[in-house]
Amino acid sequence: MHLLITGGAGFIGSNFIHYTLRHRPECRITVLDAMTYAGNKASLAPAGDRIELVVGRIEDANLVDRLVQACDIVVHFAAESHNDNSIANPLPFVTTNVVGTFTLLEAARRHGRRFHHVSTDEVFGDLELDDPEKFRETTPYNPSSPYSATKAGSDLLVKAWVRTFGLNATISNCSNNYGPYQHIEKFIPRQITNVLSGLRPKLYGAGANVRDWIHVDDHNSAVWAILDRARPGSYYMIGADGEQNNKAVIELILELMGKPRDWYDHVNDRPGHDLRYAIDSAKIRSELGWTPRYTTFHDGLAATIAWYRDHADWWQPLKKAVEARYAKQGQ
Ligand code: NAD
Ligand code: TDX
Repeated sequence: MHLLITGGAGFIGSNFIHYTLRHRPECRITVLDAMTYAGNKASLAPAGDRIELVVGRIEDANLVDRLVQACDIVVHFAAESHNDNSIANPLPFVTTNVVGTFTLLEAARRHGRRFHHVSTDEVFGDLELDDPEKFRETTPYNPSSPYSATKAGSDLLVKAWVRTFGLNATISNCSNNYGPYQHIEKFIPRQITNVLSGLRPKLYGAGANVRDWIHVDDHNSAVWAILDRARPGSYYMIGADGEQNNKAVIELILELMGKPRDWYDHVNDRPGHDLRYAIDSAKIRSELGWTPRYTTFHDGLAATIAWYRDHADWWQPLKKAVEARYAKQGQ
């Protein structure tokens, strides 16, 4: 099976490649990645020459047409992925997430290729802290940020291509991932690398906001369950019952790293900040028999801290610029 993996030099895509080389060595892998600020060749180094890396953009229709024709399945991870960046400058989010996904869908339609679209729980908006409901496959779309609005737009394009053109496509909407190779602009690696750099962690607002954390390998095993067993045109929520508020996550990072639990700063809140995400993953568990392996957030987080401690060469070159950008926003 020949996979075309878009965004394979990013956080989840690179972990998907390592997972696939470990568990599905028979697969041939081509990566299409623009190598934006979020793409990192070092994240693919362990794959060596077992993959082919094509540097290019998913909106490049000629390039995409050629690569899609040559593969059996497109697994689409590429995106502009950071909410704070989408508030500062939304245009690249529209270009990559909407126009890029459209370009891939058209190529998959022309060549009759299977398409899996990797999406987010943020397309559903947010929940109150005491809401007993969780997001499920039937929850109406109600995105809040430019990032989540463009991801919602891309999901709706996929659904239209399934219904109107009969494209053999699936979508997964996953909750917040953590693990190795995550860009240090994101919450958990930012705080870990702050502590490793002698800087205090930074909490937006009061930190009551809840995210539903899942280890990236569990996300990727769920994507494989969908590739292996899902019906065309089916959609799945992915989550591992990992709800935590941001304040509790910072306190746990500090505890695991041997610092006082109150050694952090409150900084400016994110405009339009979603309050809570929570996933009901009953459908993928019952229909596809998927279960997460990392059931203790504490242990997964400890392993992630160890990874950043051991891979300073991967993140240190980025740290100064990331923190300078946040400082300008009072964050
Ligand atoms: P990331 O920002 O770490 O990686 C994105 C990758 O896409 C980078 O390698 C980048 O170079 C590439 N890319 C960006 N624009 C491109 C373009 N126009 N053409 C080609 N390549 C381009 O993102 P991530 O956290 O790995 O997220 C991957 C996917 O998973 C995204 O679609 C995101 O919406 C989704 N997702 C992420 C999370 C999470 O917690 N990180 C949760 C649910 C869903
Ligand atoms: O320094 C910080 N301090 C802080 O309190 C940062 C960077 C974030 N936060 C808060 C904001 C959020 O409530 O932590 C929470 C997590 O923030 P992010 O890591 O930016 O993630 P989030 O906005 O929840 O979106 C993530 O999960 C869904 C990914 O970035 C998206 O790509 C994915 O779709």
